[in-house]
Order: sequence, then structure tokens, then C-alpha cells
Amino acid sequence: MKRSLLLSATCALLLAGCGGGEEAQVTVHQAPVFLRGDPAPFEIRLAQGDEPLTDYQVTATFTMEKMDHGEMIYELTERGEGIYGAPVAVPMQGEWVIDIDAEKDGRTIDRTLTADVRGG
Ligand SMILES: [Cu+2]
Repeated sequence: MKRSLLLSATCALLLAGCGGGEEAQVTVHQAPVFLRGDPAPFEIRLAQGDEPLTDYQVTATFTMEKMDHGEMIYELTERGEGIYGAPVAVPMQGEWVIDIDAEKDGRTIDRTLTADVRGG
């Protein structure tokens, strides 16, 4: 965990140093749904301005802020047009923290999303 904080700090500095160019956007494309432990589709979208960011290696780490469910780590598969997803089986409804790490050719994007996951 300490290491990933360090990496994201480095990343922020590098991105700031690049100047020009908008920051990458990481948005939820399909929100996770609670299906009593069965998998439901989860998708995010990576973009920079109008351009989808393709060919990234993306992982999503799910944790619960107020309870210890450990870390659920998913490798997201690219679906095209900057969309990456995986079936995700959350063990309970509630507020989940989703840490997105994307990497391509040494460029990393690290974003923390939250999702209020409800039954589907
Ligand atoms: Cu919980």
C-alpha cells in the first residue's frame, strides 16, 4: 500500500512536469451491482479529452472503507473505445472504494473511485 502511494505521487509529479495536455479521465462506465456474491459486469472508461486511451493494462482493487473484506483485485479486459471491464462479485452492498491502476509504456494512471453498490 505504501509503495502504491509512492508510485502515484511520482506519477502526479511526472504528469505535472509534462505540461500541456489534459489530465486523463477515469470514469465508471458500468457501475458494479450486488448480486449476492455472484459476478456482475463492472466497466470503466479511460480517456484524455475526446480520445479514448487504448491498450492499457488495467487493474481494479476493491476494498470497503469501513469493513475489512481484504483487497479484491481484478484485471480488467479491454472492450474497445477505452472501455475496460471484468465481472466483479462484491460480497455485500455498500460503499466500495475502487482503486484503478492503468499502465502503458511506462505511463501510469492511478485514480480512486467510490461506488455505492446496491442490489441489482
Ligand atoms: Cu462490508
